[in-house]
Amino acid sequence: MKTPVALTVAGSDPSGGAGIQADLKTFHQFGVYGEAVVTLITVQNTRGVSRIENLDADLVLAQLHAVIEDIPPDAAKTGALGAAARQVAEAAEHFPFPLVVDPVLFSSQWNGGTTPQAMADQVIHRCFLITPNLDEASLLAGFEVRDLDSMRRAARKLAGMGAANVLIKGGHLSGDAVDLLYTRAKGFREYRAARVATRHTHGTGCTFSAAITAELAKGTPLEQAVERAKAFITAAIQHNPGLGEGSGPVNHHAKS
Ligand code: PXL
Repeated sequence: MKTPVALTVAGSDPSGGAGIQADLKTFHQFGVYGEAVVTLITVQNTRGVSRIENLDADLVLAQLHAVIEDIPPDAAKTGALGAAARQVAEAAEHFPFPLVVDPVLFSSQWNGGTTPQAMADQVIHRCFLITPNLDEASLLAGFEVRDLDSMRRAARKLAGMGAANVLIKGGHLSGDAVDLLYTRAKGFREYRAARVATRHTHGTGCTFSAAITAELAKGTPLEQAVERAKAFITAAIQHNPGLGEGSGPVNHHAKS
């Protein structure tokens, strides 16, 4: 059987908890061969990010074309897109494989993110799945998303903006961590896990979307891919290695 291949287009986190490092470790853990196109370099550790340098869009695009031409992936994901959101989104127009977009948004602390406007105009209609957390869903939908009811409304709105499928991550809800999947074919499905009380959740979003991408690369249908990825991220948080003085990484080597 052919080795499944997954590609990430994302930033570097030298502390190894988030970004391309988290994505590659997760692909590997799922038995999928990983490729990584770097969009930006961060200077950070578990205590925080002190610098972000976006790579030129043409350098990102050249990496993307080089790997896709030679070892085409079976699925891909994007994280922080830096200066290359439009170019990567335009290239995605022609991807014959599913694209998972983890919508890392621009903020005063994060110049490596994409603006909600650019996400809406350029990226969202080109993805197979978009995976916003509550804050990202709020910015993209244009209203506050903070409970299951507003998550449902936001998911429908993002689908209306062109996302084929939407997964709103409720990791920051109070109570259980409930994620809400919306597909046009089947409507809503909830994925629930008990909250784990820990400060070590750095890279959770990257790792979760990478796990979904790995399963899609193996040909797993979306609902089941999210189910397996949810079990993995829950175990990865539960069994975090307790590293660093700040918000440490999850365990990319966790068994679920
Ligand atoms: O916000 C998620 C994220 C994406 N990409 C990189 C990161 C982080 C969070 O720290 O470091 C490189």
